[in-house]
Amino acid sequence: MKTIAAQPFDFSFDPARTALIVIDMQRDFIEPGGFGAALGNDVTLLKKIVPTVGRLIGAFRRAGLPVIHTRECHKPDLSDLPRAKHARGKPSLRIGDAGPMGRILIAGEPGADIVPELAAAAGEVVIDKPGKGAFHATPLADILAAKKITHLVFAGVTTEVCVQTTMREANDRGFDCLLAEDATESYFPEFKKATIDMIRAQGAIVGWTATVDQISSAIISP
Ligand code: C5J
Repeated sequence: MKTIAAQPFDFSFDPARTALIVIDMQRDFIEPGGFGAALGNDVTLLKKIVPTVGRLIGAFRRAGLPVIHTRECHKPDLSDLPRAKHARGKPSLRIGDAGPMGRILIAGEPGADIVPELAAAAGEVVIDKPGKGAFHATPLADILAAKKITHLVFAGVTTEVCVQTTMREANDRGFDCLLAEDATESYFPEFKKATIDMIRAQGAIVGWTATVDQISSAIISP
């Protein structure tokens, strides 16, 4: 077992049962012209964490631990897009509409792909998810069970939407969850702070938080 001096208290984990989940580091959320920008958000905030997420992924790869990537996207025929989700946001550019990086949040389109700096390595799992949470309508639970994973480290965007939703899903399924504070971001700094506060409140009610340096040095150390 290893221990990280996390918040609100130490996070102990067996590296052999630990995986990194990198949520939705997609061009549609991080680059101009995508879904995030179409909703009126400043995407530069999210772009800034790309190197930090890359450092965390690199540490997991060096330690030989699983890295799992997710992408929020839908089938081209929109059969997995609920009417209620389609109707949200700004009418100017909705999911499935043609944008500068192809159809917004559609599997196989350039915008739905992970930013090139963080592309999945050969053999790494990439989960396409139609919801905000990565367990909903995906094989994630079965994949983690097959790998005997009990502890999850989270990175990605956005902190209060897909990262928090997935962390809560995982927490309810019995995983111990740690959020890498500086490898996650929101279009709204106050939402990121509130999410981190609520995750670790009440004795880690959703999980723990720590920095990429803390997590990386713990998993790389012998
Ligand atoms: C959003 C996400 N914010 N990946 N998706 O719609 O957080």
